[in-house]
Amino acid sequence: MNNLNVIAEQFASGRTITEVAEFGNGNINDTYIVTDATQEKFVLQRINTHVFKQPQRIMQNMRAFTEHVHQRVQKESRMWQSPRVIPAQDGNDFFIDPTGNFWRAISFIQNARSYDTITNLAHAREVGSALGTFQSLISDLPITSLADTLEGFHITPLYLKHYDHVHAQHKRTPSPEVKHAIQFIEDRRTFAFTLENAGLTQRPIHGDPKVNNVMVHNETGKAISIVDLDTVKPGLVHYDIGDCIRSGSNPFGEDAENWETVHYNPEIGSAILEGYLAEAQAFLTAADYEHLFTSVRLLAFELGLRFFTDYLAGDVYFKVKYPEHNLQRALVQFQLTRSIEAHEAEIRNNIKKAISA
Ligand code: GN1
Ligand code: MG
Repeated sequence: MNNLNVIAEQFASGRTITEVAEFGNGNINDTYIVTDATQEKFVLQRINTHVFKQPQRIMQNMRAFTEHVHQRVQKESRMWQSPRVIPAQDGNDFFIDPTGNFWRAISFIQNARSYDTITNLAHAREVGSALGTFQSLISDLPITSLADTLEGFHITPLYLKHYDHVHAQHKRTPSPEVKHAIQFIEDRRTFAFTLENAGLTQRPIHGDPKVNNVMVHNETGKAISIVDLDTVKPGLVHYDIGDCIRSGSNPFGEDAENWETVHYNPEIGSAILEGYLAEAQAFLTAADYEHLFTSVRLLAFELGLRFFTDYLAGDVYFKVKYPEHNLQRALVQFQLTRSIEAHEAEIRNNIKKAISA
């Protein structure tokens, strides 16, 4: 029996574990799917404590909002599931192994799967609808009931400040791609402040609503859950909608092989927005709508900036599969940003149409 089995047993309430297998392709935490002798499954995760410095806060938030979501789902008879916390043997919401790793377990969403990229426009609507549903289900939680699990998350000016610091210390001669990235950032310095300076209201948000965090039911094709809840915390709903659209509207995905071919697909972007607004219109205000385009452009730019900074810093935040991975990822997001910028008039028009629909 290896270590992972011993750790999984902490959450198995005495059942026999038959398999612990790697699961998904998260950039931060390590995720495993655990199967027991009765074929029941649960998700086991090692939280990256270099990123989430106070992982107990994640569990505290999960307790607070999953209970709330569960109650609303029952009251409103919605077809929606939320992963639930599975306590460890000692009754805690986590287990710290002898080497100090932080582990937690959550329930597995049955009969559903996620996709890395959008498969068709119906899927795009479902992805948008999942985000709108989730935000709506937590919209009545006071932000004071949620801890900050990741300080500075999605605050673009802070990423820019960090970039400046890392860049100033970087001594290697820049390659043409690195020069391109540096110039790309320089040209958008002022833009980086737009959302933070817009005077928008903080609300409970998901934080990471990318396409592959939306679980789609195997038979109905309907979105039934959104997973990866570590960054549910107070923030701007714009971070969410921007991140969801930048993730879904890039047909080649975050790991596109040839970054120069990356582009924004306006039909997908509009379908995600329509699905989102059908749920979110109930709680969005006129001021929120004004900044929708900016949020799509900004979240693509911000992720590129984060990947690029991590490349310069020596890959200390995101997991990488090869040495230039973070640079490639940055170039993909920057190219996507450029394409979003080129489609500005069309996107703004589609936003207007979707709002009045
Ligand atoms: C990270 O670990 P993962 O893949 O769920 C990151 C997100 C990025 C995403 C890009 C806590 O999410 O912000 O959008 O990579 N999560 C954190 O794929 O930084
Ligand atoms: Mg995540």
